[in-house]
Amino acid sequence: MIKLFQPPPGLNSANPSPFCIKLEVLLKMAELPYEIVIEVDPRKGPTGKIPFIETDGKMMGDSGLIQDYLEEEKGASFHANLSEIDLAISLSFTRLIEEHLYWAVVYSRWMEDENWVVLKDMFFSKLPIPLKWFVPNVARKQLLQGMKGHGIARHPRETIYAMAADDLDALAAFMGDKKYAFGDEPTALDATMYGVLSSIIDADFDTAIKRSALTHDNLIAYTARMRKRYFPEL
Ligand SMILES: N[C@@H](CCC(=O)N[C@@H](CS)C(=O)NCC(=O)O)C(=O)O
Repeated sequence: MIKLFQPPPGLNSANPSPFCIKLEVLLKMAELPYEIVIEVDPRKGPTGKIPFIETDGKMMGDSGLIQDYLEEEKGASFHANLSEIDLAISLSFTRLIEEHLYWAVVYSRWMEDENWVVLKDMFFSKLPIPLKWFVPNVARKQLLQGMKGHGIARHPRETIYAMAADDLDALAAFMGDKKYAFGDEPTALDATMYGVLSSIIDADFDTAIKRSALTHDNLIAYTARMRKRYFPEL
């Protein structure tokens, strides 16, 4: 059975990590049996990020590569009947979400002091003394450096949140009144989109990004629909 390594549920979401939500939805979509192993330390994974899986005796990281593996090796079909153009749109929105909107969400969680206090407690409170005195601030500084390397943290917060609002406008326009990204049945893009939207809309942080998302009734309804379908227990 596939072992899925990820943190426990949190922040009023199936998981504090959008990528973990995505991968768990993909596993549910494919109806593949899996077992969750609680892991909060990304460094334990083969790419130093969560989520990761153990399957057929090997460890694999990266939700996108795992998605490909599930399709190639485990009989999953996340894009049935999509045209070449829809596949291109799916990939483009995946990149918008994971390489841009996600980073604005990370910024809003880690760099805004009132949210950072919550994260710090959630991820680091169980560390022994003296580690818990300095590891959280080192991790926060490293993340800020990473976001400067990405480029997003070189902008003032108002600009970051305005760019995130543009991403959400694009997602809302694309979704229109559709049930799922490409019609009546969910595809991989739904797993990705739900991961980030749940992290924005469901998570109990009051952020500028959440306020932008809440202006889109279709994104609110979509997030609730996905939650009911894949995590009815929440
Ligand atoms: N491309 C990766 C991204 C995963 C990712 O960024 N995970 C974050 C949590 S949401 C993480 O592990 N961050 C810890 C770090 O960068 O040190 C995927 O699709 O799985």
